[in-house]
Amino acid sequence: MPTTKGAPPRANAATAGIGGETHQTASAPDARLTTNHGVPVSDNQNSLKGGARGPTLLEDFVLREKIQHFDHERIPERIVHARGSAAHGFFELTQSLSKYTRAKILTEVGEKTEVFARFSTVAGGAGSVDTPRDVRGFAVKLYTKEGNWDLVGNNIPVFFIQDAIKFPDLVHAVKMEADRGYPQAASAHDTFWDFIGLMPESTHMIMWAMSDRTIPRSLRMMEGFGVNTFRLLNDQDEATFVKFHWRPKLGTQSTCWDEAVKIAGADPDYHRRDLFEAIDTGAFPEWEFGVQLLSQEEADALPFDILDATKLIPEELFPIQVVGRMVLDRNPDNFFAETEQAAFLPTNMPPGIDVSEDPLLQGRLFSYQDTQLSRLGTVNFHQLPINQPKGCPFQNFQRDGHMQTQVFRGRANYEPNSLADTGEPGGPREDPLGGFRSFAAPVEQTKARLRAETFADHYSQARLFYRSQTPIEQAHLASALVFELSKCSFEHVRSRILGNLRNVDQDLAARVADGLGMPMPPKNAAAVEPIDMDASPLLRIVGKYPETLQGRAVGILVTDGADGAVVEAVKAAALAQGAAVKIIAPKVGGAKLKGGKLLRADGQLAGMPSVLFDAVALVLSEEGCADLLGESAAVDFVSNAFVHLKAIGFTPEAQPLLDKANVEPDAGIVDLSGGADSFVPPARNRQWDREPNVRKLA
Ligand code: HDE
Repeated sequence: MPTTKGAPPRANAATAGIGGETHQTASAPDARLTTNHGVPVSDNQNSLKGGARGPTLLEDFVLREKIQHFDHERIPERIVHARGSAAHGFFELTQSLSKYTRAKILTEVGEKTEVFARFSTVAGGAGSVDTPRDVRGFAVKLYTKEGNWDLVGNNIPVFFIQDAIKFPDLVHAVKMEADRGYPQAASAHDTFWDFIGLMPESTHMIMWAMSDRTIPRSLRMMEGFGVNTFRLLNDQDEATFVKFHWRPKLGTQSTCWDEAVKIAGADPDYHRRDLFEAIDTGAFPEWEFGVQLLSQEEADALPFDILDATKLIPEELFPIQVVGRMVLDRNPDNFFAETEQAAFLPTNMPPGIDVSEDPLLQGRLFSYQDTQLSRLGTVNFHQLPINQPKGCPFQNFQRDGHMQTQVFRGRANYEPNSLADTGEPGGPREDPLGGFRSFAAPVEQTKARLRAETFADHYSQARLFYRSQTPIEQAHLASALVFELSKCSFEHVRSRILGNLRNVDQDLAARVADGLGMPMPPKNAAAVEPIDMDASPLLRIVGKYPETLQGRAVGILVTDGADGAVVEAVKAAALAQGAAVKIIAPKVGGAKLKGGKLLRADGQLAGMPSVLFDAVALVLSEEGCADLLGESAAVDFVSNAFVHLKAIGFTPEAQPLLDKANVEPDAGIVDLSGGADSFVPPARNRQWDREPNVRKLA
């Protein structure tokens, strides 16, 4: 079965057990166009009419079927996390957790398990841009031998709310406002901050949401967290609390806010393209998989409640044990069939993994299964190829329903039955030993709508996060708050947030108040006075990610008459370090280099601005540079690279353009006459030292 990329045929799990190959092929040479029911089509250009200029006939079932199918192509997008991108790959266990769990996926070292991972933004619609300030979803479906395990996480380890009953309110508040239908994919508006100010429990998450984590550089450069506390259960059904972590090999990296805003215009599909192209070119994204394990006694000794999803467990207290890795090495063949139809369910867990009583998680256990019914339209969504278990059979006595694709055999559709005794298939049976068992947690308490008192400290971990950041990150966080709150028209909304921030950190509150040009309100009353925890430097991004060109993109701007040897040298140096390299020229046809050779361009200057690159080189001729001085796209190319703290390599002929773009010399501005290699070290990182010279931060 050829794919569009001409890959060799491969078995499609879609069809396993449901009646053989059903797939249409796009490129089989003898492929004959048919209707949905297999009738060959003779003419796909003209509808059936009463004469060449006459009316179209109702009789034309080919036309009607085609149009009708098209009319119904769309399905409801996800209510949250609607915009996402996904890839296939594998998970490999490197260290057994058999002491803690009987789940084979976590005990069979070296075993590779197929996975499908989908990354998403939360607030925007399916067609929104990739780079708003937003939490990112990090959902992984692991097709284990004991059923699918869906680890449906985020790129932030905590959440806004403690109880599932507040989720619809949170989502209503952050999505576009009810009367006006805007803003799309943005938390910077009144209703969001109104809700947040009234929900002090969200303050910790707000610190993360306003940090650079919510403007990731790439989906490949994000951490993933299970967020909720889960349990591992061993052979004796003994429980250990567990937090799940994914750590990107490329480190956690972010864009600058101004850059993220400009990327949204330059390439709304920035993250989707980046993931697709990386996999397509063999630069497979990889994550370490780690766990934090805690006994009940250890959990009880913490100064916060492990069931409260607004709290994290500092790594300094409970280090992350790396026990596996995930590699994404195959792009989906079809976006709709796979990425769109993938249904992730936190209830999908193999035996040996179990939930905790976290009231947020408990609500999720209902919601995901439920939402699929309106999104995918049938209880049989598990039969869609992307959702089917691949590592094991799935069999039970659930029957029929819309779009049933399984053809069940035999008379028995109930259990228990004794038809096996008659030679009929009796059907599957429960497995008390190998089957999923829940942890025998004691639950005898008084029924009540209560919030545990152990959930009442809303500020200590917000303070911990803020105080653990580097000064650069603190300034970004404060500036993000100023930006977002400046978009709120209600003064009381801004003021209430300031009152909450005073509980986090006096200096932070003062910086934000100053940035807003507002008086400092009194501190809001806290349910519990925050405590000072030991700083956790591991919560930083800056200084933690590897300085490397791997995973980064270098753009080389070239004009007619430029020195081809310099272009080649920069390209070779960048490629050798693992970067992706693109040539940009004023015209997409390319540039005529010194000596007359044509260098093809990957993109035209106006369509490939420097925000799409991590570092840029300007290889210009004198005349080429003179031409560019009158071209705002060229000036923006350089000035944006400068203010987004990127390395800029240049040939001396490019100096007038640097001057016009107000570029001041620093360690990241590299004269390429000194050799292309000198451009590499600054290109491996952002020039953080430059920031105070180019931007006023709060
Ligand atoms: Fe979700 N969430 N969520 N969520 N969530 C959905 O399920 C929900 C929460 C997360 O790529 C929905 O299939 C409730 C936390 C991701 O397809 C829905 C609550 C975390 C995705 C839903 C939460 C997440 C979703 C919408 C509070 C991080 C996208 C479509 C109790 C651990 C998965 C769907 C994908 C999607 C409900 C809170 C992550 C409506 C009720 C906490 C990554 O069922």
